[in-house]
Amino acid sequence: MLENAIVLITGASSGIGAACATLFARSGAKLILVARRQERLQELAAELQQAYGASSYLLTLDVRDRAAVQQAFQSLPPAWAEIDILINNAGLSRGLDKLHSGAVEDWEEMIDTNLKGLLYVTRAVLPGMVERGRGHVVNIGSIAGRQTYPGGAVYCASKAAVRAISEGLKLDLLGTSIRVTEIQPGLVETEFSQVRFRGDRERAAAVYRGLTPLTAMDVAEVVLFAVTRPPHVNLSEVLLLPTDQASTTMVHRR
Ligand code: NDP
Ligand code: 8X3
Repeated sequence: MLENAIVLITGASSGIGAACATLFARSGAKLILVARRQERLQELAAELQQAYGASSYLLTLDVRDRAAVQQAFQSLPPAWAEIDILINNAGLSRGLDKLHSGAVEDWEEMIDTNLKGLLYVTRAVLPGMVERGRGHVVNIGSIAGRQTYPGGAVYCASKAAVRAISEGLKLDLLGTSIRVTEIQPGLVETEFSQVRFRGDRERAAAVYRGLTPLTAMDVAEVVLFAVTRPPHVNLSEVLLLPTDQASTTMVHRR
């Protein structure tokens, strides 16, 4: 079903994006891998080529840079231009401060990446899908888009925005055959908390201590499932939690 499909994954250099790249490569897809860390992308592409014979096209790109995003998509080689599946996954959190003491720079980074970056990439990719009358957009939201937690107001707001945009896209695309899926994971152990706490590994590890979090691969499997349903089926929204998590603040630690 995915043989030679062109799948674009943002945030492919780590975590959920890298796991998606692996699963889609294994399924025969061709990959456009997007992230800022070029070396990581090169290593991943080489691994996937060796393991599955997968071809990848690398875009070293900051999704916050609107002009660079436009330029990158306008100059895709023709063989890579007809994107079948867009996985909007690039994202991050910064800090866990109360709103009245939070750093405005952190807020801007989250909003510029999680919200505006997703919009820029979607705006660049979607017209081709509409023109061709086929495509699937998968947005990685979060449980944080449904429930706010202390210190997380701006991150949660950015993910609530992803939820609203996913909903809006479905409305705007009604009547085309393009599907929109939003996956909302709970705790997934990736580099996410290391990025949030700016490299403080101890604090990052404590987020997952005593519970069994999701793995990046758990999320990638749901993404793959969603895009391999028959064309008349749209798995619109999935809240995917570790068994040890009941809400953003209620987790069971042993
Ligand atoms: P990671 O930190 O492991 O991966 C984040 C990815 O996003 C990296 O590949 C990073 O690449 C990329 N990225 C960040 N900023 C930019 C940018 N400006 N331009 C391009 N790429 C960027 O975290 P996860 O895999 O966990 O996160 C993936 C998504 O999942 C995020 O949207 C996150 O909000 C969401 N999520 C995560 C959960 C979790 O508990 N981990 C739970 C729910 C949702 P690079 O730095 O090379 O640019
Ligand atoms: C990431 C999950 O709860 O750490 O979106 O914010 S959480």
